[in-house]
Amino acid sequence: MKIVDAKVVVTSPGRNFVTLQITTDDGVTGLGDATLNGRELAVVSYLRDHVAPLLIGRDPHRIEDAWQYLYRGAYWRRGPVTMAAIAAVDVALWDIKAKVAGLPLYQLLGGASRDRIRAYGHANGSSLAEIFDSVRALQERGYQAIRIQSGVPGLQSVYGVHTAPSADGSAPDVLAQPAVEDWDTAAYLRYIPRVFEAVRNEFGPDLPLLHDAHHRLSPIEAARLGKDLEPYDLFWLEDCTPAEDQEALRLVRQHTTTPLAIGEVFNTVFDYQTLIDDRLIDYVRSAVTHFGGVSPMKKLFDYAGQRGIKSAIHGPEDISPVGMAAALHLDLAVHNFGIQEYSGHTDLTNEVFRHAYTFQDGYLHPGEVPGIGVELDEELAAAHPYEPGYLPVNRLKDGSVHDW
Ligand code: CS2
Ligand code: MG
Repeated sequence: MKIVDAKVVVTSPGRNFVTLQITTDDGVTGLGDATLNGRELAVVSYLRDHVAPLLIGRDPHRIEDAWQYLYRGAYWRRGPVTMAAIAAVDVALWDIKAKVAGLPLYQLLGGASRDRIRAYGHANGSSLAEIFDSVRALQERGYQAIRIQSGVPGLQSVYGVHTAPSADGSAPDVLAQPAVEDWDTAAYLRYIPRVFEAVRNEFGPDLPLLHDAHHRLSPIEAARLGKDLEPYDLFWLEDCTPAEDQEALRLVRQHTTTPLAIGEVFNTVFDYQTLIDDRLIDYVRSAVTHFGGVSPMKKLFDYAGQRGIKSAIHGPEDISPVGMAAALHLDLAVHNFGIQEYSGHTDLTNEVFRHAYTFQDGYLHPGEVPGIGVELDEELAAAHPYEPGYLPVNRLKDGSVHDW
């Protein structure tokens, strides 16, 4: 079997997605997600100009060899652009292998370790009343674990809090120029524990609650927040400090029993070494799409599992249904599964990427279709071309740029 085509498809059914489609001489196709929010075209060029020509003529079954060839062979290792490109190749090849075997991918990863995959959804609001409504709306959709993001009095707009949801379902946080949001850590630290106190009082002790600090705190500020949130029994506090500083988490860990999760901006296992070896975190949160694919994610989970650390694959709207499907096969297979982030996609996105995975009563399942279970509608994808889009940036009251 040989690879005869490797095509990159960019589409924007509400937000941009980059997809690699590999075709074999037998006509079998495999899909991989290579979406890097706000920097999409860099990965498109990496794949189109530098990777696709190297794939032609290769045996699609040699997944590990292709991975090592692209990772070691490039000399320039790691980084989100490189690892998103390698991820797309890895997932597309697993898709092909599983289709040829006639099995859903999870069967090739060891088979199901569980029957279903617990998901968490995103609730948000600029007032307590809005947050409560948002939690109730998620509960009505079946969610049994909920992340809470809140506006902060005195701040105009805060990450994850959509003041004006777009009627067409398109991404409200992705704009043609980066929007500038404001930030005040002291105001945030004063307010957030009150939000969780109110949510606990309203929804009782059983509902798993999560919170994402989006890399905005210093270690001592994060330690303080973790302590202040202890009475409200969080499932986790996510990305409390800038993620590239692994030692920062040591200080946080020494001060709080609030579980810690990190990793959505990580690209390789080396970003986790201290965190895992020294048990400084409880959940590894990388995306299949940004971490080099299914192959290294499986190795990461096996390594983390030796320290009792669980999986929590990154699954926001900017991971395409292809990346989400790959995540779900891993979730079903690995023993040390923790939870899966899942917000779903717009109807149009689900038409462009028809998928076998399902969400019911708060739980996901990848389905039983051979491969990863996603089909790309190329015509519909072409009808919704790339649109420039950026994530916001963050400035303090004195005008200086803050972590985002
Ligand atoms: C996030 C993301 O899902 C999360 O936890 O932090 O929304 C993240 O901001 C985006 O994926 C960035 O592209
Ligand atoms: Mg996050």
